[in-house]
Amino acid sequence: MESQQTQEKKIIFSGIQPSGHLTLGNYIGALKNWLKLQYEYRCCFAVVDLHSLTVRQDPKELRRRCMEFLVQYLACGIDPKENLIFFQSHVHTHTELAWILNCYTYMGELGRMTQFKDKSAKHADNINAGLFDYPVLMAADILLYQTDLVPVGGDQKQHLELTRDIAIRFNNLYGETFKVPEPYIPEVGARIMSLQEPTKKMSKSDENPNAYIALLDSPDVIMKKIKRAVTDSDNEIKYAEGKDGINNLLSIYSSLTGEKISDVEAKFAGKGYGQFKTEVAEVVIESLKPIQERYKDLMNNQDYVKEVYTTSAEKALSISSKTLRKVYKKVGFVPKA
Ligand code: ATP
Ligand code: LTN
Repeated sequence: MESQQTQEKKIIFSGIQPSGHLTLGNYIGALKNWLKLQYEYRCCFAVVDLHSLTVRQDPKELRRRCMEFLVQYLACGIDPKENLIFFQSHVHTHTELAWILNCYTYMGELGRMTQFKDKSAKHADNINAGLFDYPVLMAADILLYQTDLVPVGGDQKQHLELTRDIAIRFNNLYGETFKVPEPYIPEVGARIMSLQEPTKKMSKSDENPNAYIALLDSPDVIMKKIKRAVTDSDNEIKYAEGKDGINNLLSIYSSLTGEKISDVEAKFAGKGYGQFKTEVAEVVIESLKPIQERYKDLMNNQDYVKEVYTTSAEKALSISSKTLRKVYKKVGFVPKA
């Protein structure tokens, strides 16, 4: 009965690349929705380690960070009994499908991707082919699982549109092969901004740690970073154009408490920025506290963590191989005997 129910559930795939530190932006934009949807859908949540190689990584640090990211997924409350939680590089079908999809994606399409343009400007000394090809590997991640829904932050909308275009193109050429996925983007908090430059998104690999809140930052550090957050000088707690810093703090507060932005504005009407910042910081500290406690316990239980990612990867391989076999057959490869 249970397996029948599982089969009927729609499918989710999402991933985060293990660069920098998981931030409040990643939590509000992506992880929080993973938590919300994890029992309603059959979910695959990957640490997309292959994607992170598009920027230079120190091997020792990357290995440590990959583990820390996976453990943070668990610490946030992703339930491994109901969902697959694994490292992308453990499931070889991802790179195999990426090759095939490369042959159905145009240079012009990839050249238009904002993330590619931003990252090439930031890493001008290392504009590698992987950076250019990044969205095709992402399309492979998603299409391999016949995914219905992809919960991500607003910055990934363009990549999702490309994924859909590739799926539709392939289906038109060879007949129904891939499910065409939909994005799932939060209404509030789709784009949490940098605390230091609130016109830029909060990024987990920002060189300035004051620009982001890491999920593992201590309460003192969180309080300091929010108190230092760049705002404006008109001292009115109101969501309005040009008030990027205050808008950002309002979004963080609203998203973490579930209160509407207009209610938060009313609550703080007539109060000063100092008090508002303290209360935003308190909400962030309280929200992250249980995650940080579970994280410590899980880091001391490596056998359990290993069991989770190993069994998840085995299942992911079995599911994704079905799609890959179908694709190989459709394009005309000779089936293995
Ligand atoms: P990097 O700075 O290393 O490029 P990033 O912080 O942009 O990383 P990603 O790995 O690209 O993080 O994104 C992981 C998930 O978090 C994606 O779903 C992305 O849309 C979401 N996300 C990233 N930054 C934000 C943000 N500032 N606000 C809301 N969602 C975000
Ligand atoms: N490109 C995404 C990370 C990512 C992803 C995915 C997200 C790689 N593969 C599949 C959703 C589904 C990013 O956030 N930069």
